[in-house]
Amino acid sequence: MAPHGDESSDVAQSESRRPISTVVFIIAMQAEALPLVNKFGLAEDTDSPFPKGVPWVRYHGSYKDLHISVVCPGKDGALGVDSVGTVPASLITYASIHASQPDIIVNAGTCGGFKIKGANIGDVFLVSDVTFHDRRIPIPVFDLYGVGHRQAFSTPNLLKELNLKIGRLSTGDSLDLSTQDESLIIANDATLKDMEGAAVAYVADLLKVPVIFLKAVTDLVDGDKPTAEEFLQNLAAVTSALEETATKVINFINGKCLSDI
Ligand code: FMC
Repeated sequence: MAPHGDESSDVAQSESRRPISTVVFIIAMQAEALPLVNKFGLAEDTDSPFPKGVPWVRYHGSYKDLHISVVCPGKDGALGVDSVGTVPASLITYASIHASQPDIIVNAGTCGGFKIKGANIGDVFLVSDVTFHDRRIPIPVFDLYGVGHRQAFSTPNLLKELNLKIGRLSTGDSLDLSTQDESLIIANDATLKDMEGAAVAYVADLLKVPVIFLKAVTDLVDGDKPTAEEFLQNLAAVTSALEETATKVINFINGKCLSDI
């Protein structure tokens, strides 16, 4: 007997066969976001879709056939620095999905890279999958929950066309590297280290929105320079490499369906 059609998978299939129309970029630092905002000619919302008083910033507009939003967590209310890390990233991902109903999310930003795994300063990676390295819960099954392994949305054509490097990303809430974090990153076999990716993946997975990650290497985690110094020294140049790749990604996505990327 022929199998009955599964309505929800029919919907998913027809969704993936219409052209992508709305893309949301989640970007932790304003310095990383502004080149993209300028490139796509986006404008900051005058009437923010977010709760009154939060520092979250959304820029949006149309570029080619796409509605594009770039969303940043904004400046910490007390300290005035970018609200980096997993908590603000989760919140803006959740709020942006509600505000924009995107077809796809792109988490773009800088990261540390492991040269032993083939990363160099200025490389822009597409991420294959993500884990956390600072959620240690040594109880069976909770340990796996802590690691929070999730796949990025698979984009084989994009990967091939743009000739990007690909690797696993590990996320934690620190820029520096404790020995415990280091051993978990090694155990997780990650090539890249950041402070937001796996949190964005968690929310995207909860709400069933495809997510991809573009991560540009500002510092070598296993190099000999102090991370903070190397990060600040390379931030501007690497941010412009990120903008170039993100533009290529958008040009590639434009006019295509999810199933074609
Ligand atoms: N470790 C963790 N995060 C980062 C990193 C590293 N070696 N280099 N660059 C980053 C990213 C994080 O995701 C933050 O958004 C920001 O840059 C550093 O505060």
